[in-house]
Amino acid sequence: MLHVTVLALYLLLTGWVVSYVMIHRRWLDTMIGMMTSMSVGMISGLGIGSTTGLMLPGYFFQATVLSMLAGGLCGLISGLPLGMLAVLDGTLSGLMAGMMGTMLIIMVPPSFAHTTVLLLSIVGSAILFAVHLLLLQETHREQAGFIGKPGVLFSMIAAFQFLFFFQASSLNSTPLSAEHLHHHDSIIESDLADMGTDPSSNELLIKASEFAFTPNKIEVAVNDNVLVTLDNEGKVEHDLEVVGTGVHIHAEAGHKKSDNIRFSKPGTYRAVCTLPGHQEAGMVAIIHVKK
Ligand SMILES: [Cu+2]
Repeated sequence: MLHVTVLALYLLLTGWVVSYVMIHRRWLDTMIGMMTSMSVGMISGLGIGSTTGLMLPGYFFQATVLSMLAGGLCGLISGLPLGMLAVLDGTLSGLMAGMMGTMLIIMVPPSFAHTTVLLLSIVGSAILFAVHLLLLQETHREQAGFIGKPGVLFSMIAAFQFLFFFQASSLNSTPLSAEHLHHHDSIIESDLADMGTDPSSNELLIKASEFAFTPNKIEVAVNDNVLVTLDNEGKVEHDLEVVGTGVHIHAEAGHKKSDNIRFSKPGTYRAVCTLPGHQEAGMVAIIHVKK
């Protein structure tokens, strides 16, 4: 929902600038044309790149290629009414920004990925707004109609962005009492057979796939030494991190990894996959520690 909205905002803004350029191309010189198509290419590339990076977790190569094509196409379209230099400038900026947008999502910490996309969309729309003001100034037009009134559209978009921004930041709050957790740092490669979730055995098997943990609701008793095994049945690597604690188990596709954990205080803990976008795609498990 969030991703679709952010993508729609970029397309709306791009379409808005492109329509203005098409209507008033007679008054625009080469420099303005290049500046416009470069801004549109870069901003739509970054926006589409970061959004698809978040939407297609685990498929970064495909997301990168897709974003480069989409960014390049946006730059090309915005340059078309303004001549060859603008087309080249727009296309190249779009290709490059599409790649950088996707890579940015790989680089930022997963819990910050949503915020990054939203911040980019706020900065991006502000820049496109400035480009629109530049175009207005250049064409010396007193515009009637929606396309010529940037203030109205921009305030609407800004309102949407802030709404989503606050919604997303409230989702990212992390519970937890890390200081009550004793973590034994003994990550072992294990080829243990499936052991199920029999509580008396103090062994817990969590399966990872694209993009879920099974089970995703787990109960353990306080002060029990639990051997947690992450069985990655997926096609890409996954991990399991108990948020706010040092527990982090990483398993390559088709592999199992185990680690011991002991919770010394009852409460609710959240376990997530920290690979970019995986948590957002559903890789979250809740651990209830009972007395
Ligand atoms: Cu994962």
